[in-house]
Amino acid sequence: MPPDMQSNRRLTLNNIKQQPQEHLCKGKVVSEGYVEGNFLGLPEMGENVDIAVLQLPYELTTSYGQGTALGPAACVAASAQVELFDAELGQDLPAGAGIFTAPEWNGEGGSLAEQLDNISGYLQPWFAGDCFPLALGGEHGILPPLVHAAQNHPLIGGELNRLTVVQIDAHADLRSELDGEPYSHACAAGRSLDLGIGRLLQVGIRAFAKEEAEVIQNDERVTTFFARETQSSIHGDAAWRRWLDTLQNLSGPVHLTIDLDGLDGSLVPATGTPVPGGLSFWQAIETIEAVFSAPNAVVISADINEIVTQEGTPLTQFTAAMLATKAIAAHIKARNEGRWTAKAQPAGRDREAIQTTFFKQQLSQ
Ligand SMILES: [Mn+2]
Repeated sequence: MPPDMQSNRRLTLNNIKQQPQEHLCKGKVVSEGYVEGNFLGLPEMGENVDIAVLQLPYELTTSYGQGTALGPAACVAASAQVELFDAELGQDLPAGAGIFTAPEWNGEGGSLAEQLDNISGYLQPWFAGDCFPLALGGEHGILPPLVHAAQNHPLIGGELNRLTVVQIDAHADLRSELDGEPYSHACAAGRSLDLGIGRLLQVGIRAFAKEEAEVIQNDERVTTFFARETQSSIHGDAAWRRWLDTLQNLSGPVHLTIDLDGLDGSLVPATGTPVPGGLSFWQAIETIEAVFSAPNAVVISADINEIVTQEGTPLTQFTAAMLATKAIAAHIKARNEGRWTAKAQPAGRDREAIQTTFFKQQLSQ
């Protein structure tokens, strides 16, 4: 971003690196010591982990754009620019919570199946129920391992049919396979249904195949709000209200998955497959707020995926950082208002990945 566009309240990463600390007088992060590599630049808060930011630099099947593997780190860097004050929470982040940016997933695995197993194994310790895991991707292929990891959450207890997945996306991601690959990013929601989730709610959908339209029509677990309806200049407001009402009426454990391309392409021009006609920024915010404030639902985890580093302007990764920050603030609000409570003893920061061969077995069948 050009220097004249920089807010004088917040400093760019470059400025922060170049200027001596005493010149960095404004802004909570900077005044307490900006820490590079930590989400929002927040300083370490002891062993306390209330929210775990988990970076999944996974890219194996992205069809159009490239660079999802660099997205999570770019999002963390861009988060330095996000204001810490959340008006709905009424506080500056971290608002007393321990926000821990975990060491990123190591990307190991010689095959797609091994990578999916390694992602699930990396995630599982963070689904113990003592903290809120927020994953940053990486392509949308991270969703099946996220759902697989979620089955160990105390509120799921191995019964994935208890879980509702709320999906913001341009694409339905309900294909049986893409280019012969059933675990393609274009199949992420379909494989989550195969894993046994109880319900899938989709919004922003505007690019899908006939095969996917049939799943939407026939699988009673799937409820889809098409962008054509919610973005209509004639009856969009009513459709949008129905979407928010649907979210407010949710019950039980929920995972929120935000494919950045669900937003209008103008907001996320660098994402893998930007599509026109998508959600506005405020619709994404309203969706996050509606899910986390649903009185009978517990949002156990969330992910923001298909983040790609944009050159020239940080718009794409900054949009992702804004949404991730909103999810964190909405989780803290849910915690403060009794909609989220820890289901396990605090397990600290050092968590060893679990070994699993689940996806290897699935793919060899
Ligand atoms: Mn997707």
